[in-house]
Amino acid sequence: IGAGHVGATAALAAAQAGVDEIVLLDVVEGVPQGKALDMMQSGAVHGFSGRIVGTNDYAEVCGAEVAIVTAGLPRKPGMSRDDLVTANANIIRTVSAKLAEHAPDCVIIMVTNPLDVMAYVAMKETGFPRQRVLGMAGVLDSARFRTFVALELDTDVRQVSAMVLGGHGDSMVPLVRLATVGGVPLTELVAQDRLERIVQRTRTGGGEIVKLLGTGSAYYAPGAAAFRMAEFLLFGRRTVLPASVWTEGEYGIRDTFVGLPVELGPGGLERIIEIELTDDELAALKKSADAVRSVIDRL
Ligand code: A3D
Repeated sequence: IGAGHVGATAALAAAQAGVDEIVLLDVVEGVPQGKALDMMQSGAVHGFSGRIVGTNDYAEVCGAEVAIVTAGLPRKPGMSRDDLVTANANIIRTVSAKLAEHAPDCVIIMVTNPLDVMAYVAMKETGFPRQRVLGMAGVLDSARFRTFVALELDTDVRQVSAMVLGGHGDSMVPLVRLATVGGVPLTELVAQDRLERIVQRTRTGGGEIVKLLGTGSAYYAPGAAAFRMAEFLLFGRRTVLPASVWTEGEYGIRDTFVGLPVELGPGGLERIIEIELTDDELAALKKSADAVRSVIDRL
């Protein structure tokens, strides 16, 4: 839902991975239809054969299993994600009501910013259980962190394993202590001052791209990350990854969405995994959760 930069990138990733029914829905007439046609034609070259429909009509999403929601405004240079809250909350309320009506069994993967707050709006408006409303941020923030580590070490990014928890904002919590490269602790490979620089660049990684682009925000990695979450749900595979979920006391946090390690299965959230954190990590996670909760409260 939302056939802009992130939505279309996620749809293309889905098509390339072999998802055979994809709908691109947007309020702008012609754009989702045009992108869907173009994308389907790329299948003749790429070698995929899924059916991709572009539409302005929710009748087309009837019975959808997964809805990746990217409808809304992206940031402009100098804006924080929270500056988008009022405008995007109105859009997400409309989208959520339509999804609840036409795809009442779907799992929502929220991407619209401010991500954690919009996931809350979707859960409230649809009445879906927390198992079926997930926010995508941890996969992207972890990908950014892993990329900066790979650049620092001039190594293959696929060998870098790392997790970023917390809200999708400058207070996010990259877990440096648990990051590894080919199984070797990252802290053994990179000096402390360089690590701090990588952590800081990860925290402001979205803003770095917003500034470079001048208009709009990142979409290749966000689109790929949103589909990565959907992929496990659609193909019935189980996995562990960081996702924004509604908390009910886990890590001593409640009544907010925040990024935590979770087990995903075909029906969505199966379990929040409570790993042992150091006092500093836990304090940073709680601070990040408080930052999200204060925006939810204001809303
Ligand atoms: P953009 O390319 O502008 O696409 C947004 C699309 O939403 C446009 O095509 C709009 O026409 C459409 N839209 C607006 N209102 C509605 C509506 N009511 N129903 C359906 N479609 C609608 O933006 P984008 O794709 O670059 O970004 C989309 C959102 O994702 C923004 O809020 C970004 O801030 C957010 N985003 C989040 C991340 C995360 O990691 C969480 C990363 C990148 C972007």
